[in-house]
Amino acid sequence: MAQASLPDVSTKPFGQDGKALDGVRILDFTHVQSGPTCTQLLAWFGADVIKVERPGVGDITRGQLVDVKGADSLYFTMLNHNKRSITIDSKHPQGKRVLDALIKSCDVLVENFAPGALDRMGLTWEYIHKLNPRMIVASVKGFGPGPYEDCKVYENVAQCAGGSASTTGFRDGPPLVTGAQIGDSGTGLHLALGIVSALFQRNRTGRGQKVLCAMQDGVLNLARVKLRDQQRLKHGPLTEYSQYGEGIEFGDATPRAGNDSGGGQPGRILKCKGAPQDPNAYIYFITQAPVWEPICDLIGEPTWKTDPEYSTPKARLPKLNQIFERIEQWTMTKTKFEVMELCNAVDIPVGPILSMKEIAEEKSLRDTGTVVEVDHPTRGKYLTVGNPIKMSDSISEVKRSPLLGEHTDEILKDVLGFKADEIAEIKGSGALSAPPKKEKAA
Ligand code: CAO
Repeated sequence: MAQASLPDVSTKPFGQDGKALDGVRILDFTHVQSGPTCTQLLAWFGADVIKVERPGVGDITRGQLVDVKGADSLYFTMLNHNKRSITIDSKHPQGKRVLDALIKSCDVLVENFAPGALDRMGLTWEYIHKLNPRMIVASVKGFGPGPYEDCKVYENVAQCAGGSASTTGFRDGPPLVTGAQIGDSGTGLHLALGIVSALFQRNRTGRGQKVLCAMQDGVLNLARVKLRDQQRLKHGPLTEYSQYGEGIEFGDATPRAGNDSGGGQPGRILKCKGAPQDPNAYIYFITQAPVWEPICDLIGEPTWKTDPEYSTPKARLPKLNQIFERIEQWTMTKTKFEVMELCNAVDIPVGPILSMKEIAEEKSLRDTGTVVEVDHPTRGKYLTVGNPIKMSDSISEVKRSPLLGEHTDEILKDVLGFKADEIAEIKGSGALSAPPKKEKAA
């Protein structure tokens, strides 16, 4: 971009000139996890995110895995910070009227309904684009166009279909899913980047566009090194996989690599003092070639530095099991934090296996705002993960998630400009409230 087209350089102190997405308004039609992760990020960057929820019910996660009776679940609260909530029955004519007004006054519509659900509401791309040609319509779906495009998809389905499960776990065990929500939150992250890019392009073209992230594609993007390995297989065994050192032949697809390091540097998870009684007294240890000598000194095997049987990465490859057993004899004499300290002092990369309890209590994560305590009117204080993306001129503050329909009135009035009599008409139609409960038959 030509520098000349940029405004004058701000003279305000960093962090005091608004937020990155100030002025962007999002019609947030998302639910469960993938979509809400995306819109939560946009809200942290300053976008005004208006979450549209079904009257009386709301996002289904409000009532899932409930820990505090009568309060929104952590599942919901931890994915919907900094948003406003309006309840609308999108299939009611008066609900449609409000939605049309929202479409006209928002910049982006984000949704992750089942395939076809938005069209069934009458909100086709053609309809939206005609109503507001500047609107970006961003969707998460399970699969892209193809044989599975009509399928409903949840996290673990995406992990399996995106190549993660077949390459996770131990070679002689079943495929495994990971604890990190790469299908849901991972795809939400991808979608957020697509939206911001579409906003940037709109600055030039003036028009919106469709942005689609399929969960299968998002997972595959995160598992791309495994597709790399699939192609390397044609040219010989994958020498950094333990099974090579164990003399086990490779099949025709990328195998599961257990805890082997994905980066070509041999690595393993090793026991530390307290294991296995303490399920997290382990450390990830990488025997990176440039630090082989300090490793030998630390573990008390100085002769391995010059012994041709051990001194080169190639000589070590067939002996990785034996080498890691020896390193583990040493790590078992120390806590994971002691290993961390001793190794990092000589540039050996290691990673302590941190439990969620340890992470929740970690002071440095609190200090950076990555772990934040939030107060909520019905559930009280809870911990959440703040914005993991830190920007020096767009500082994120974490605000509690909205109650169901908490901002319905202010959105109708202040955002959409409906007059008091119009609001009364819309509300009177029942389009924004739950249908009355049916009397139980006597
Ligand atoms: N007013 C009226 N109706 C509403 C509404 C509102 N405010 N909000 C939703 N609905 C309706 C939808 O229109 C849809 O109705 P139809 O089936 O008649 O069209 C219905 O609610 C159910 O929506 P859905 O099919 O999206 O929800 P589901 O619980 O059946 O499926 C899920 C959930 C996640 C499997 C599905 O939405 C999906 O596959 N999404 C895409 C992939 C995805 O994001 N998966 C991640 C899930 S975890 O993050």
